[in-house]
Amino acid sequence: MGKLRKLTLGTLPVVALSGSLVMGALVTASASSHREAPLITEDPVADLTDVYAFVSPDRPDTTTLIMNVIPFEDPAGGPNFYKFGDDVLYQFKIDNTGDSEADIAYQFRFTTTYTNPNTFLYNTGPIDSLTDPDLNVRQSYSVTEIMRTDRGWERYELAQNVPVAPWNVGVRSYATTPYDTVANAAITDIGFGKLAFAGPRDDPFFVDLGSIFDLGGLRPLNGAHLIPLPAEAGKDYVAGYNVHTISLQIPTARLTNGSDPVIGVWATTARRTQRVLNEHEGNRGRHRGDWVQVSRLGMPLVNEVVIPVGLKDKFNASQPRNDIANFGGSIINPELGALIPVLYPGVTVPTQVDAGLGLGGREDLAVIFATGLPGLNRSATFSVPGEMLRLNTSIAPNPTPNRLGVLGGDTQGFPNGRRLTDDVTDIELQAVAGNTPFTPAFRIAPNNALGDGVDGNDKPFGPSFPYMASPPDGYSS
Ligand SMILES: [Ca+2]
Ligand SMILES: [Ca+2]
Ligand SMILES: [Ca+2]
Repeated sequence: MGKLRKLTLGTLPVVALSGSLVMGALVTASASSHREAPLITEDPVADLTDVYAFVSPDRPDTTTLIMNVIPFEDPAGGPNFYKFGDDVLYQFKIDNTGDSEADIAYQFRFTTTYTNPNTFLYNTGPIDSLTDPDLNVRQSYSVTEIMRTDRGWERYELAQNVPVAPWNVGVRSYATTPYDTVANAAITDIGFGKLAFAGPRDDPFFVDLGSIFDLGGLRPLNGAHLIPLPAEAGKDYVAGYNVHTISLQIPTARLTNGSDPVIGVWATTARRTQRVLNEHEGNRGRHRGDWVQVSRLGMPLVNEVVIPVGLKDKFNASQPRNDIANFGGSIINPELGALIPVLYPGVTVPTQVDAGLGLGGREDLAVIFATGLPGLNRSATFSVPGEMLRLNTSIAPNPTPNRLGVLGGDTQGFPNGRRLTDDVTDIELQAVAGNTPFTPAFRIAPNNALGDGVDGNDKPFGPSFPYMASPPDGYSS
């Protein structure tokens, strides 16, 4: 096992528990990673909302990777419905050597074509297949695998012209063939046991945004808040919205390194350095130059509630291997940990947890977010911390997953990777409040009951790839 160097974290801001601090911190909170940082909020097609990595429940020798982009897609948002950016490079990155540097990447590039440029309609009749001439706006994509080898980086063009599932426009547009029949045809075998799917889905994330944005409210615990209200059930404010997903199912042996079953996973989006506008193409312009990372996502909620607003854009441009130097202070002295006792008087949370890292402060959170848990999801050759999802691919999926994942006594689930069912909002709130094996004295009520009252998605997940629910349609929503 590698040894974590003792790192200087610089002077940490003194946390003053004033009312203005509470306000300032909470307005930066967000859902998972929906609109989490100032600049990426203005670039939704490159805005990663959530990343998932889990052992496929129906094909346990494979691992499913999911990245979702474009927050809060309105199902009726036509006629130019949401789609991937043709000028954005989307990537999954996998570290299988424990040094927080990618060893494998899967790259996706999209291309939009129009069957008939002389109509404003997305489709000119009911859509019966991915090749239906009535489907006017089409996207397709390429998948490239790049892999670090003894001979340097090797590049494999896995697939080209893979169709993107179309938008679920409405009941008339799928009057003759069900939407799911058309969309499921976009589940594509790209060879070597790999499946790919890209297109709109019901956003699988679930959270009570309305209450959490309102001074850290948790409706079921309304009576315990500094500004009490009658307790009520949580409301899923992401329900009814779609996202665009890029999903891969890959034989796990392709992702792991030797006998070590642990992989680290994150997603990035990148844009070209230059965008040159001209009078013929207007806003579209020409894109050229190198790729620059504009969004990054591994663990849910880290860039939202751990990273302060002044560093959020930097986080999106940064690399995991530099996380402790750049953001370590925010992890081991979490603002949220200081807010919980203020907003919920009488609740105490840990402030110092020694996990052997030599950092001080909340080392338990540094382990959860940046090193993986020893014996669970820390790489056998771990050497450099970095924020990413870490998945032990050797643990069999649980047929009846607990929404609280590993913290709920599950064999799988966040923070060991992340499944669609994992209630990461509650898990992370409880982790900050100390409901983890690191701090048994804090595994008590209400610390182990903190939650927003939204325990699952509004639509059931499917039994097979890509698992996410089909998107609500524009007519019915
Ligand atoms: Ca590596
Ligand atoms: Ca949903
Ligand atoms: Ca929840």
